[in-house]
Amino acid sequence: MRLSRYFLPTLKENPSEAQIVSHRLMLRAGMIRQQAAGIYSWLPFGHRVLTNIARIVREEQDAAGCHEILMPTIQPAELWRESGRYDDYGREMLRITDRHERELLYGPTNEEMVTDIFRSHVRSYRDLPLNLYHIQWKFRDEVRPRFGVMRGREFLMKDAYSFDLDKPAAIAAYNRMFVAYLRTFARLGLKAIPMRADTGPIGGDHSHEFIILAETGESQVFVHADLVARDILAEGVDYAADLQPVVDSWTSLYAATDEKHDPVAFGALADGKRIEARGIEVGHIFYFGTKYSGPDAMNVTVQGADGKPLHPEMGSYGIGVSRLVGAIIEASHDEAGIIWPESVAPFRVGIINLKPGDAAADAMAGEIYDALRAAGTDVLYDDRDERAGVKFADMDLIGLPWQVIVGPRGAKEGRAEIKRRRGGERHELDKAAILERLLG
Ligand code: P5A
Repeated sequence: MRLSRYFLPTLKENPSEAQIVSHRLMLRAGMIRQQAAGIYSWLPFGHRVLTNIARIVREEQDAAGCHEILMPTIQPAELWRESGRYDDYGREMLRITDRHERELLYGPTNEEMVTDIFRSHVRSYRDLPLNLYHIQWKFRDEVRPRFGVMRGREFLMKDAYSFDLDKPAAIAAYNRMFVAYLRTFARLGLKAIPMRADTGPIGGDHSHEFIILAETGESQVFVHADLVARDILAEGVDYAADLQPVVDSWTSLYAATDEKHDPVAFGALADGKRIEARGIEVGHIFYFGTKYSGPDAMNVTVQGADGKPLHPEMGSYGIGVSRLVGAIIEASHDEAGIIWPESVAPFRVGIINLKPGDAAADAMAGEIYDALRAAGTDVLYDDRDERAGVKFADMDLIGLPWQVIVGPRGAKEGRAEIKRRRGGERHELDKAAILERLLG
């Protein structure tokens, strides 16, 4: 992509409304535009990141055996009356009346709707286990939307729902998601820590939040240092295996907690092993048994292996896809701007042509641009007629993992500079060596 033809409305000044660094940087890097409190448009640069995150989330859900569907954002109130949550959910729910005076709502979550889909189509134990997920916009009329996309009112969530025949099978499904979440966050370049959690309006008695450590996190947490150092991808956990020991090893006593849950036990942990930090919740998983499928709620039955009807055991599993964009920036930036992990970067390489119009610089920048694109790499080519200082600042601000800086003098000798955004390491190399670094 040529920057001269792209839509990247960057800001030089810090927007005054933004209180935390990720919100500031998202506005400055032209990623989002606020349309109302807690409601955002995603501009091309931000939309690319959102899409990349959703892709990784989707790949890991599919690898864990889940099936993607797409449910609507608007739901009938009736379903929520069946579960009893229509009244319970309170003012966070955006209620809508259509022209026929029918009551609708903008879904804050989809337990009821997915349970309705299940009960209309699944009759037999042979169809279980089943896990259905979608990546869809939600609306919660938060009292205090803030920090940009971190606590929005309209936000993108991946939500998955598992159906099993009995509690042990449901716990196995929960464990599968637990491991899928660790893998997902690791691929996003994040250290996510699972923490025992309250269930709130979703319900149930077994739940974990996945939090990433960042100074601006909303909750204070205590984490075992060894947990922060663990590398789930390197451990190579296999879904065919029994996942219980893996989950146990992440959730054993002294693993991670907040003051509410286990202050005394955690306080006993040796100094140096106990990290006190702030966390951002990027995922939350729940086991709630028959809360929605049971006789007092939506009364769903399937025929068991013994011929008797049973209520499926359920769980639900959320990832804050749009929140993750902010969370990744909170975890990965410096004074100059964003530092994207390669896996979610909107473009992998940024080329700066310091003197468009100079024959040697144009030729070299153009050749590198063409070669990278031909190799399938996403490249943003700053071919604008702007001062070098502006280009350097913008390129650091938008945080692409690699920069190639082509100046007229170097280009004449067949050389340009390659810079890694993280750490700032630079080398002057010829074109072949630059391409080798980036593609080799
Ligand atoms: C699990 C999936 C649920 O809603 N039902 C379906 C369950 N869980 S949750 O914890 O309430 O939300 C899941 C994740 O969504 C993100 N999130 C938000 N992101 C941005 N703005 C918000 N206002 C917001 N509320 C929740 C979080 O990452 C949360 O873990």
